[in-house]
Amino acid sequence: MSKADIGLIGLAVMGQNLVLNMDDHGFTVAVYNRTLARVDEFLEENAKGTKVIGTHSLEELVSVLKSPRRVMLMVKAGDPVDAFIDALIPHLEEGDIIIDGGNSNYNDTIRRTAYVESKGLLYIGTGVSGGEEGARHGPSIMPGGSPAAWPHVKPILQAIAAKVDDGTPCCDWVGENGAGHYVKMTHNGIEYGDMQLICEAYFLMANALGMSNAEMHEVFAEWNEGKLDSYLVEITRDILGYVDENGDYVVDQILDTAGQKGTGKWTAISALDMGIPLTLIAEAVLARCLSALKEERVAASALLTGPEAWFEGDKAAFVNDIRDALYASKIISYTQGYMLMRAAAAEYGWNLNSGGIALMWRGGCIIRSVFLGKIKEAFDKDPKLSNLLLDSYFQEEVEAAQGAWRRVVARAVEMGIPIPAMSSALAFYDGYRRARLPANLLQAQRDYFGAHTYERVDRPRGEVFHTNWTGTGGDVTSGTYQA
Ligand code: NBP
Repeated sequence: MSKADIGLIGLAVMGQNLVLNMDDHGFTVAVYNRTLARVDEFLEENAKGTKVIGTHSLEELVSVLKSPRRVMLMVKAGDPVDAFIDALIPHLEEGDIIIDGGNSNYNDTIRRTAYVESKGLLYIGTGVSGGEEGARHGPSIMPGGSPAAWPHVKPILQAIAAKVDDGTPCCDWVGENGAGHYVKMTHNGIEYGDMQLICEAYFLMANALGMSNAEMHEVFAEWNEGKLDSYLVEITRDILGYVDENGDYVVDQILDTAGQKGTGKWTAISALDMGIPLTLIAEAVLARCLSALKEERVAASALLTGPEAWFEGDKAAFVNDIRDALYASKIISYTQGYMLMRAAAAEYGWNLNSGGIALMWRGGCIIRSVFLGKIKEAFDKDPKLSNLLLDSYFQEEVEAAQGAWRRVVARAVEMGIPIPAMSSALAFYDGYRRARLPANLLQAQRDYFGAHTYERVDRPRGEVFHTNWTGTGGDVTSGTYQA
């Protein structure tokens, strides 16, 4: 029997589609699944007529693989990944490669890379984005792990990945151990932010301007032709135009309470851990949490009051203002996402290629957009760019949009319409561009109640001072107490 190029474990929606994608590209794939009936079903149905080899034990799977053996896991993130790694190790030989393509937490991937390498094997933890459709026809793939494994998996992963217009694959080496899963996590956080911003634009058009779904469908269609051209704007256009067999808009029938699987939350937690002001993504996660309090909100809506105002003025001009507010806020979200990845690279010793990441996200994944091409250009111009807002293109874009952005935030506040992502993005912008913030007073407060000390504007950094604010406290400062 001809040997298989790669083995894949986990024949749910992602696994099956990735196998078919690999088969399309000429690779022979051997498959295995915990519930064995799924292997047979797959061969008899979706994989009928392909070169896919079904196997019924890990031993059999490993025995049909070319050396070095490449085994990819597409199973539920968490314990099943550890269980499969432990079950595979006794069957593998030095230099063989285990690849985890699920949505694993990067901390797990850091731990697993070290563990698998300690057994003489190589490990890859890779983000795969694009859902079912992406897996089948070209996802965005973000691999990290053992650098020595990359040359062996590169031909397969780049062949099955999405391609940008010039044919470049949306897949390249991200970095050591957990870097690939970290970048995938950040991608998902940015996805939360993009979705929330679109929802806020929709909410403003519906509630401030009283626009119909059909009118908003037209607006999103128009926006998708310009700078906001993206997969998420495109599907929003289609959702707003979608009517059921009774002629009713499906979007109006959906309960307004959002779920989440945790990757947005992980992104926000990582930002808090590293002290990065990732405000927009955090607001997007928290907006889902607020939406989930449906019963509480319904009860509160009968008691708590606010303005009942409608927009009076040029509606078409305000729609354009909303577009610009969305665009400027999106620039802030990606700026913050890149700040986070930069901090993570320093923390974990990864050499992340910022422009390469933008290219990987340019196609195949949920946040794919024309906009990412501009981010790639910014990092091509200056690979060491410390902050996206300092790139001349994005500086000018925010400059051009900020009047509209401020009008939208101000009007939304006056009308009592919540737009937490757009408004927090503006607050970030106004904070980031200020040389002086009120943290002088904050430091005074900390020193007052906890003798935490402060630095002075007229003294070198690192030199600390304490004031005996009440005259009754002593001159002893706190070295450990944190507030
Ligand atoms: P699921 O996340 O639903 O996982 C199903 C697979 O995991 C099946 O093969 C199942 O085997 C196996 N599995 C489970 Br569940 N518990 C197991 C256990 N205790 N031991 C061994 N195997 C176990 O599938 P998916 O939606 O295809 O996603 C696969 C991975 O890709 C996940 O990490 C997911 O987060 C990630 N991902 C999904 C998407 C998406 O759009 N769905 C997108 C991007 C990434 P069984 O057949 O025996 O139950």
